[in-house]
Amino acid sequence: MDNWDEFLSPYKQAVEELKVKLRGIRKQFTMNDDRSPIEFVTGRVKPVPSILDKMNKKKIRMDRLHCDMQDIAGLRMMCQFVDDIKKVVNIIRKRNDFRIVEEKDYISHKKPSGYRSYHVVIEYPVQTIQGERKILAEIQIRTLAMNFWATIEHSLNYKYNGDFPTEIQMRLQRAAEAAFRLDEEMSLIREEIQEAQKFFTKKKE
Ligand code: 0O2
Repeated sequence: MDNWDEFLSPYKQAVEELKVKLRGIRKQFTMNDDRSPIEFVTGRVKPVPSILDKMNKKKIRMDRLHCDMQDIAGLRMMCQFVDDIKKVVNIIRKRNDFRIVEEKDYISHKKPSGYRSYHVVIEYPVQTIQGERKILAEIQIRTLAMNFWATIEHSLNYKYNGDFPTEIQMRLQRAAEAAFRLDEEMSLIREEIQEAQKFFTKKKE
C-alpha cells in the first residue's frame, strides 16, 4: 500500500462519528434519568502492523481489504449486565444511519479460546469531498467481565503469538469460566444493584 493515511482516512472519520453517535445513546438514557444499558464506548482504527498481520494470517489480498477485513474500524460498547447486551443490539438494529451486514453471537456460542462478545458488522456511509464512501465497521458489545477477560487474553496473545504455554492456556480457560460465573452472579442480584445505583445517583445530585 502506497498511502495508508489516505486509505485509513474514511475509517478514522467513521470511528470518530460512531463514537459520538453511540455515546449519544448513553447520554439520552441518563438525560431521561433512566439507567443506561451502556457503561462506556471506545473506538479505534486497527493499527497498520495489525492489518498487515491479519492480511497475512487470513490471506487477504490488498484489493479485497475493504470488504474482507470487517474490523479496520472498531467500536466497543461495554455493559454491566448480560441482559443489557440484547437491549443495546435492539437499539442498534433500529437505527437508520447505517446498515447491519452481519451479526456474530459469541455469547451463546463462545469461541474455543473462551472469548465471549456480541459482534455487529455494519456498513457505514462516510461523507467525503469525493462523495459518499461506504465502509465496514465492527461493533463489539460485551459486559465489563467479558471485556476484562478479552483485554487480558489479547495482551497475552500478543506476547505468545497465539501459542500459549499449557499452564497459561489452562489459567485463561479458568479465568473465562470465572468471568462467565461473575456475569451470572451479577445478573442474579441485578435488581438489588440497580436500586443501589439509583440511590447513589440521586444522592450525588
Ligand atoms: P484486534 O487487535 O482486536 O483488532 P475469526 O476468523 O472469526 O476468528 P474475524 O473474521 O476477524 O475472526 O472476526 P471476529 O471473530 O469477529 O473477530 C474480530 C475481533 O474480535 C478480533 O480482532 C478481536 O478484537 C475479537 N476477538 C475474536 N476472537 C477473540 C479471542 O479469542 N480473544 C480476544 N481477546 N479477542 C477476540 P483481531 O483482529 O483478532 O484483533
